[in-house]
Amino acid sequence: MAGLGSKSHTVYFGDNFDDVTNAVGNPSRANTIYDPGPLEFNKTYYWRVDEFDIFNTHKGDVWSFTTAGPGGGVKGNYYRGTDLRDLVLTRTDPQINFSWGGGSPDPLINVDLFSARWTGEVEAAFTETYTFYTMSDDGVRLWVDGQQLIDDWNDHGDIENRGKIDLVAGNTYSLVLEYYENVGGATAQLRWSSPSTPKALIPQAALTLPVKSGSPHPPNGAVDVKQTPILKWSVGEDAVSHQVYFGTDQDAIRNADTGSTEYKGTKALGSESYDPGELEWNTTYYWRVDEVNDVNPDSPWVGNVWSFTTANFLVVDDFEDYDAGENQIWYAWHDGLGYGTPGTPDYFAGNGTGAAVGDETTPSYTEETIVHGGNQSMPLSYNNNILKYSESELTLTYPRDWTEKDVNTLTIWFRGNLAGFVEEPAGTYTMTASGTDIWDTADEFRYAFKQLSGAGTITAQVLSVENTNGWAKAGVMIRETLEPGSKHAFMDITPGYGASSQVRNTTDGTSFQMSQTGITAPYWVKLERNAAGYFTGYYSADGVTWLQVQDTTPVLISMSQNVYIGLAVTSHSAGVTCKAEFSNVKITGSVSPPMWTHQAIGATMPSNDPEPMYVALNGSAVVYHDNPDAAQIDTWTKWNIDLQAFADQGVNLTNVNTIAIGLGDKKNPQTGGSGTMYFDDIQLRFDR
Ligand SMILES: [Ca+2]
Ligand SMILES: [Ca+2]
Ligand SMILES: [Ca+2]
Repeated sequence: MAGLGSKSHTVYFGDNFDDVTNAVGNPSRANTIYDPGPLEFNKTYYWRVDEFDIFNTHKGDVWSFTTAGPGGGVKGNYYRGTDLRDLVLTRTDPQINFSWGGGSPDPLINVDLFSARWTGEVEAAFTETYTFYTMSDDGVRLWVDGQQLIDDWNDHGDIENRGKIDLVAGNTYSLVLEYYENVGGATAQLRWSSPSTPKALIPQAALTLPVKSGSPHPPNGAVDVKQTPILKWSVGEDAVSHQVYFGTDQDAIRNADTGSTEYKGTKALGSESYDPGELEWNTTYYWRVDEVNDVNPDSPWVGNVWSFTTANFLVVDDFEDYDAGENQIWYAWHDGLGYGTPGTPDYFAGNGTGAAVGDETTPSYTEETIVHGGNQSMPLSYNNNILKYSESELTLTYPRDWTEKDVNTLTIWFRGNLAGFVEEPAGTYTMTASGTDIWDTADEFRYAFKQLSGAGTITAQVLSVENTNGWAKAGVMIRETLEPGSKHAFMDITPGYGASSQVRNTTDGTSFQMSQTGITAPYWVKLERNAAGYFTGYYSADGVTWLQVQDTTPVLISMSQNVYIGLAVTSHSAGVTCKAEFSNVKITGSVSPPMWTHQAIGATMPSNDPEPMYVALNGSAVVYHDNPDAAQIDTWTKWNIDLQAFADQGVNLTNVNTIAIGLGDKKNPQTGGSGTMYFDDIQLRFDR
């Protein structure tokens, strides 16, 4: 601000206090802005402003400031593909402020299908609640101090997400931002605000490379943690070893040094884990990991104090400890696929059942999106098509005593998927489907079909179509092949745009449609292929009076003699499931076989066939879920089993050897169906 009555100003600027104090003779200026140009890192600069009021020059005080250190910024790891695996490039980014648009972060990286993980530390200037904001296209996840604040790992255009955390002035906190770009535009920006911090990009001066230990596991503040956790953390940039502190007294952990009883020893680089043994129930533990490198004068880098609280019940498995390293989920939960290489140690050929656990496409090999507690659950695919049951079995290390503290109930949380296609009651068909659309040059939908030779018709009453999008579609289709770009004719009912008659008349070609608005389910649809190869779509309010969509005429589509004919549903929203119901389905012409076949076209879609679900202890004591269709419950559901049910089958509850989860008839395997289940939070509780 200009001094009272001043007319012009003279600025003196430099990195030497005496020079700036004694300088004279610079040109005066009228404005009150001075741009010193680019400055050096981590350097103190001095400046002085003199005011001239026609009569006199009033010499100003000398002020100073210090620029951010060269460590300012975060470490950016850039990966090919969207799953943070195929590392291409590592660099220091001064801020996270990228608007790549249709471009890419680096010539080494394509404009689409890449991912990035930024790690660093962020220093708080105030003891306040901070809000962190991501602006991203596409998916993003943010952790601060090991706490996940943002989880939006989905395709989308520019979207702002936010999360809050309490920070303490002068402390630094680990920062991890994960990001992926699928296709189209690409943006990644990180902002913050607090009551004393206007919302802005997090400045370089507040960011440093990750020199401290970070990403604590269990996450800082976690509750219901199992009594035998393995503590893990991420490595500081310059560390060659780690010093671990662990105990129940927060202050003692904060103040501990290598002479304290809380000091648990040193871990070498590459061994970022600590096993504290069996812990008490319902107790809060504190821990700290200092990063060490004796040749670096800044060492040790003292870690933050983290905490977690153990559960007030026994945790058999919460699936939080599995990773893509030494603790892969299928090493613990044996399935039909097995692991390893024949002839080398740690090989398991598989248990001969139709079960497959885990997910090789996620960073932890566990399910990370559909979870009940924490961040991970166990996906279990079952396939009982060839006289099989499907089972995954865990050999227990702890807990084996299932009578500790009088626990009497085994609790398992599970989630299945709806059926893709089911006839119930007879003549009523319920279908579920995801998929982007049946449109353009390729389709994503579920198709229930038979084969038609030559001319024929299909009629159906569309009872309902869930409104997952105004352009979700349920109707009748005749299709040349089961490929996504197949020629077809389709007559459907939408939730928002009426009845639609559409065709693709060349393979992998464009789609065309005409619609009749003002129509919603329940409504009838019919599709006809005549002997000359012309297709006509009709709709009807009552199944008696049939109308063609305005301005449509029969369309010639040259298809093979043998085609597919059936029911088609798309949600018009990838990853979202649409349910539709049909009745009065009738097909005329030369059709075979009598049974329906259904499959997802152009995309994978979850769909579970009903199979009985069971838990087995010690391989032979089996308890089934009451609901034979439990696999088709698509919300997280708690399953309580009285432990007496196992004791009655001869299990010694003081020393349980194995627990298995399965689908199918374990004792008398039948030809059955397939699907995917999710399991989480297997616990032993006292419950009366
Ligand atoms: Ca792109
Ligand atoms: Ca994009
Ligand atoms: Ca979990």
